Amino acid sequence: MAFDGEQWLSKDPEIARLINQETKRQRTTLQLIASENFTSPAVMAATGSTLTNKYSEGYPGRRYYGGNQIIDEVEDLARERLKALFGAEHANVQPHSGANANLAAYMALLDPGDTILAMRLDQGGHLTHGSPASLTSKIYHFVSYGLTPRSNDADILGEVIDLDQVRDLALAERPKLIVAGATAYARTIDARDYRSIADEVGAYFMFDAAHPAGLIAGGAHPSPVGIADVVTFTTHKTLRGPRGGAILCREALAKKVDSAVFPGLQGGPLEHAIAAKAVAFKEANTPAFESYAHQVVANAAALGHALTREGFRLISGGTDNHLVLLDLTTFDGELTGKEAQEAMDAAGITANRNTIPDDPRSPFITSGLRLGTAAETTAGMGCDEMATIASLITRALRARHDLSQLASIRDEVAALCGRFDPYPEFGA
Ligand code: DSN
Repeated sequence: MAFDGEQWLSKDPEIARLINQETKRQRTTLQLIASENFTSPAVMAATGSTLTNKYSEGYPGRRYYGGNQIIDEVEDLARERLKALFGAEHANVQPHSGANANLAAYMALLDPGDTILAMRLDQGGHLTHGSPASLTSKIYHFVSYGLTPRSNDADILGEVIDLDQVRDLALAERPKLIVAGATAYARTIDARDYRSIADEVGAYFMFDAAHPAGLIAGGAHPSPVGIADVVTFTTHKTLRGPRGGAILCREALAKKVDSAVFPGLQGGPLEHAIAAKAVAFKEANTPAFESYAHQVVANAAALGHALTREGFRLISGGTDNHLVLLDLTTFDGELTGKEAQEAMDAAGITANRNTIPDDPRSPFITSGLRLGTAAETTAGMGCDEMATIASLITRALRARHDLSQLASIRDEVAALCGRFDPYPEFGA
């Protein structure tokens, strides 16, 4: 279970041991957290390079410290690759995270106190979309929209974003910015729906593409680039790069966005992470990645179907992207998201509890479970394995009080993961 940098960590056996343990955990248990993935060894090598030593406040050609000629080439390559990948006019690859990218976008477009219309956290939005716990809500005035049941004549088909509510709130509140994007929403978000509302009220429009960024890059989700004024995202979810963030925008907003990231919000950029982002952007601009993105979506659909057959209800009635949000209450009214997460952990299946719309339980307990297919698709799993995973999850949840059954499911999980090793390069 070695990793590439192990030889250098022999001087720190405590950390080396923990990294090896974590590598083993990732290789022998199922990784179903919708915001995670397995980066390539090349991405990891760039992250662990000498670029971590360099201070480079500023931007290529305009740095505050000397010695940045090579760093400039690295960051330029990352920016050019990112623009090419998404067909964008301008790219900023310095945000340390998605939260920073969002805050920088707000800073670029707004003044403190301005109104932002965004999706509420417990409906599937993100902390930085105005949660009371987030700094964003202390700087800006947020108005929130949520989901609504969509039905045909006979059936409720599932919860979808309430675009009528978005429009009504936009007309009533006249926000300066409308934000699309979510962390726990399984349906396609079409940027054009928001653009027309933003235009109607004269608002900027930002698309937070943290979750679908890789699907967009791979052509498996419609692109908001060229429709939204600003697109923010993380590089480590479906895009399969290192942990970090990025921003795309029109040339007209480039100066404002760049100044908001630095010096507005951050100090020295993490050029080792930027080099790793460049590696990931190159990897994502390939036919192989396009196939990968489509397989992620097919796998989520297969997982959702199989779980529906097992008696779970899917929030939104299904999935168009890489994630499935389960309503546990129809499966077992007593089962909370927290208990489900813990039982699955014991069975070697890693996922996260999640609130469901209008959840009666607290965000720490929850009535839902979020699953994603990005990581195990990278490991090579397909639709057949998704059906197997649905069955393993169901059995683990039914046997949640039986430690010996959970241990035996864990053995089955390890056998499955043994056939789909994300890091065969590391050896046994
Ligand atoms: N923590 C991320 C997620 O899991 O979706 C959002 O920031």
